[in-house]
Amino acid sequence: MPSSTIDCAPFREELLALAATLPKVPRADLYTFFEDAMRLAERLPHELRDGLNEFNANGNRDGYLLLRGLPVEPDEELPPTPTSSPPPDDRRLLTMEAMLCIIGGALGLLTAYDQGYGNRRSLTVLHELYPTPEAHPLSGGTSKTQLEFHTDLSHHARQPNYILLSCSRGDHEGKAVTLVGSIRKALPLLSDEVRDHLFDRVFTRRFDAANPEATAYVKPLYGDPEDPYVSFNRSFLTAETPQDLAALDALSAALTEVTEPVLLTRGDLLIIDNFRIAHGRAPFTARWDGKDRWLHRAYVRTDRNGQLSGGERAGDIVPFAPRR
Ligand SMILES: O=C(O)CCC(=O)C(=O)O
Ligand SMILES: [Fe+2]
Repeated sequence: MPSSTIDCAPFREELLALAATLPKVPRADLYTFFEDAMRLAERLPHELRDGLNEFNANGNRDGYLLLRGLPVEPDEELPPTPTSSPPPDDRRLLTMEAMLCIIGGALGLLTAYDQGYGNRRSLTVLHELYPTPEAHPLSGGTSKTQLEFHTDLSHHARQPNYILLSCSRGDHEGKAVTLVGSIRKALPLLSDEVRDHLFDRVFTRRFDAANPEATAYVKPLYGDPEDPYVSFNRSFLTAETPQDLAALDALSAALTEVTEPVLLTRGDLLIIDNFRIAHGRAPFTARWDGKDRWLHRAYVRTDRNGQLSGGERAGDIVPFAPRR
């Protein structure tokens, strides 16, 4: 198994025992639920906790950490895959929701975001991802079309550090791979000229088609010039010069070249470093039979790059602030 994957099957019983102590109806009181999850994070099996701490401290070359073999209900005990959000407030805790929050709590603060354009999904920490027939082509609800490479919430001044995706159900045909393109792998493929052009180059990003004033400023590469962060979304970054266009195309090609497909199946949890990889998802075929692909998603903030200013707690909704 690559170092970016941790086999959690040996910890399954221990993890189930932790999850069993969480409130049974998380949405009855989410703040309490998240506090409990963060407390449980301190009791994770040492090996797992060490792996998470190491990833949190230094990241890795792949830009993600995949936890496999986590506990999950037998398929017949799961409710049907949802077709709308949010779920009912009285829905009982699912094991993969518990894993999402305990692991998220080990990394930082579980956080909800006002996205600034009228959230497509409900304004909550706990998101549900499932195919929807009329999904916006740039949203996680797409299935028929490829979800192109992007950074989540790159237009937000407090962009989350991590995106956690936990899987209650994979897609029927095993085609819905999450695509991850790591900047640590892509950088050596870029010429010095392209790197220099993209580093700290400010692009104007319009984030609300209905409001031309709604703009944020996004740099595709920033931070440490030797080990930069990446912020990428080909459909939102508008090239203003031929050099911009060539550089964005080169970055896109480099990310594509190093892309790794990660197929999420039940019991998997993928931690995406939202500063170090651009991600997307391959198209797949939904059947609308109650057994379609079903992921749970949460964003986690840490003190990286100005995400925290003090006094925050897990479960907070971060007001919208455009990136400047
Ligand atoms: O479905 C996936 O694997 C990724 C979804 C995603 O990137 C998103 O919802 O932002
Ligand atoms: Fe995403």
